[in-house]
Amino acid sequence: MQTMTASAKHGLAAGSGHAPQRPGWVIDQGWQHYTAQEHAVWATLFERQSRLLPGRACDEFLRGMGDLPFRADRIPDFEQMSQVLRRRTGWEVVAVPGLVPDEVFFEHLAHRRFPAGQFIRKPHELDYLEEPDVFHDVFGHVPMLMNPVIADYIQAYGEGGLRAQRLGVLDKLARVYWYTVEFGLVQQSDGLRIYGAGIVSSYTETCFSVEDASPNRLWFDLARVMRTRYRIDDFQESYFVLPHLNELLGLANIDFAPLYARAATEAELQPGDVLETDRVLTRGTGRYHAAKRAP
Ligand code: HBI
Ligand code: FE
Repeated sequence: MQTMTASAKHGLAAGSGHAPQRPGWVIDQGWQHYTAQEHAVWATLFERQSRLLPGRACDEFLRGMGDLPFRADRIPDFEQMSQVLRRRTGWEVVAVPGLVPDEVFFEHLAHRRFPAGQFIRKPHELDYLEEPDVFHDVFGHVPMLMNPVIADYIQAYGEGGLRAQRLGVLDKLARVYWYTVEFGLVQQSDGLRIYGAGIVSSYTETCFSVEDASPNRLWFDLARVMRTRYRIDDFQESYFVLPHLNELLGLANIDFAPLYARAATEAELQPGDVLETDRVLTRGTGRYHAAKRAP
């Protein structure tokens, strides 16, 4: 599941025995070792998204981005990001080699540490990669962590994740994270906007999620989302829309146990399903995924 190439190149392979390993799979970012080509990949991605996001990403994302020490031409230094973030919401960014085991991930979040991939994608992977890299993690997630509601919500997810693991219902909670933190949309007074990190860090999904006729856009419903499978290797077939980011405040305090029990009695839903009981904003044509399924 984890790719060590980038970190190995930086002489930081976690678990290799000769790297200075801190707990929780944390490694040194080794900022000075990024090559000019790696900074250039960042610059390409950063410039593309900066052009695309005004009018598509929510105000909170754009404000968070503007308040952080991002530069178009270089990969951010995690410590510099953390200095601003700590003052705002008490979060910090730590470097990890890539995907880390669930319990390690939750433990970091529960302590307001965001584990960010240290490596950056290769020039031929600009639009899709399997593991979260520095662009997805820092560009995609950190601006929202500047927002106090999201800051508390993601910490609560870390704590809830540890509980859900013990209860054997992690798949249900992971769907909530997926359809909010990663692929969430929010209704803003001037239109539908993105707050999910998986979308704002993707050039193609940024437009697909808010403009394409293909996907469903459904009002967010916690119990419903828990039952809904998701796609990890392509655009989502359905996006769930919050009326306001403050909705997540309630979720941070809710007792999920009764919801897990209820979800266990109900059938799982496929990513593209639309139910009679769904509150539908836009019913998708399904065209994009149908075309892919056709022989
Ligand atoms: N590790 N670095 C990293 N980033 C993630 O987003 C991540 C992870 N490990 C597990 C995980 N996500 C998810 O599968 C959990 O949210 C369930
Ligand atoms: Fe992510």
